[in-house]
Amino acid sequence: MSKIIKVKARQVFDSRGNPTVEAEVYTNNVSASAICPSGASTGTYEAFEKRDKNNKKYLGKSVLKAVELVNSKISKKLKGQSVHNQERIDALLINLDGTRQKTNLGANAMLAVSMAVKKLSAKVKKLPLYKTFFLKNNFQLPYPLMNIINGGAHANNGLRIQEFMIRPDRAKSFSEAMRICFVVIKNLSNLIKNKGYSTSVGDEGGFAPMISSNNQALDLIVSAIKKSGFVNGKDVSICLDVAANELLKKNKYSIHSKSFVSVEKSIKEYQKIIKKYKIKSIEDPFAENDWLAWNKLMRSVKKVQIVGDDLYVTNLERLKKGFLNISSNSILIKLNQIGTVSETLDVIKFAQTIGYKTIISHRSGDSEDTFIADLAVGTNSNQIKTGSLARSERVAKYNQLIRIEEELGNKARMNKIN
Ligand code: 2PG
Ligand code: MG
Repeated sequence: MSKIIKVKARQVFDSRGNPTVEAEVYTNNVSASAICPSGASTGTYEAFEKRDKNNKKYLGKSVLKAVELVNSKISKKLKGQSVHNQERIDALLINLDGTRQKTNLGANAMLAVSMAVKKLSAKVKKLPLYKTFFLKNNFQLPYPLMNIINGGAHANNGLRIQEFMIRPDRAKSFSEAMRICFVVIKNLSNLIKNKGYSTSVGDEGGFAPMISSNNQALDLIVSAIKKSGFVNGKDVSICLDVAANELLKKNKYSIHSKSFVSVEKSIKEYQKIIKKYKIKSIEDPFAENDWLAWNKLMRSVKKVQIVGDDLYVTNLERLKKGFLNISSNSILIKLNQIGTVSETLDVIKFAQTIGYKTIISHRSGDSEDTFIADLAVGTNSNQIKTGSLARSERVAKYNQLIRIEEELGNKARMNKIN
């Protein structure tokens, strides 16, 4: 009944229109499927995404080899395994691949299968997915980190910082959190329109107006929060993902303007904007190998959530290194950075043990798959970052959290930010 009889994959498309892997896992009478997401501002140490570089028909972007590997090698290996033994299945995948960065099978092939197995196990047990991770009761909803202005590699407006986000810190329920974000976004839309800019959106659904200074974007957000009747830094906080890997040249950074300056000068500028705009969270403030800069920032700012994304790439070894170096106090979690569900859970558990906040995240190329919404609740993660209230692949995750909140009824609680 709970033995895998077949694994099948197909090439489908993600939110940017790029090919990606969907895997479907079957027992005798049930099946479940999952779709792998894909990043644009990727870290060097992420697990490998297999694409058919030489297939001109898809401009080198197809994933047909990864699909074929699922249908042949992976399917053969997993046949007969219990769908409930996630760790064993992930270990089999890891061994079958046999490389450090999952270059043989491709993390996209492996993760699609790993997530589909997890979903199938929940289905067979007739449990909602969020109840099948390590948290067994007292489920709490994560605070949304809603990306409302897109820049960097996710837009073509020239904004240095990649993501300007809001977090409704005082929301007492997830639905209330959504309402607050909704109101701020509608007011921001009007402000952008009134200034004569376009309200078209970037890859993650945030607006991508043709402005090029961080402060201009921050001023707009502060006005939108105020116009909505909320207090910036109290009801709603501004959070950033700098994605600084993209802004580094010869040990200097161009975070705050187009010119490249030292780490010390960049930190001074960070201190200024933190104070002026009451910024509460900064992701990837420096590049993935610049451990010293991260530590300097940690020692220079107080009460700011410093989040490692490209720095850690959801990798236990890198997280341990970062912990010893005092690099951050929080970690962004992306399943496809590491490639299996079990390894992702190990990283979340370790991060929580050392007192780091865990933030579950989408990728800029994503799909209708809502796995991460359940993952956030089932792992007691404080926050979820899954784009704006635009583009169905982003909204789908928020809608799933609304459903989970409804199902939990009067037992539903918000997680804690501080
Ligand atoms: C990030 C992510 C998601 P990408 O940098 O945090 O917002 O972007 O998927 O392009 O790496
Ligand atoms: Mg990031």
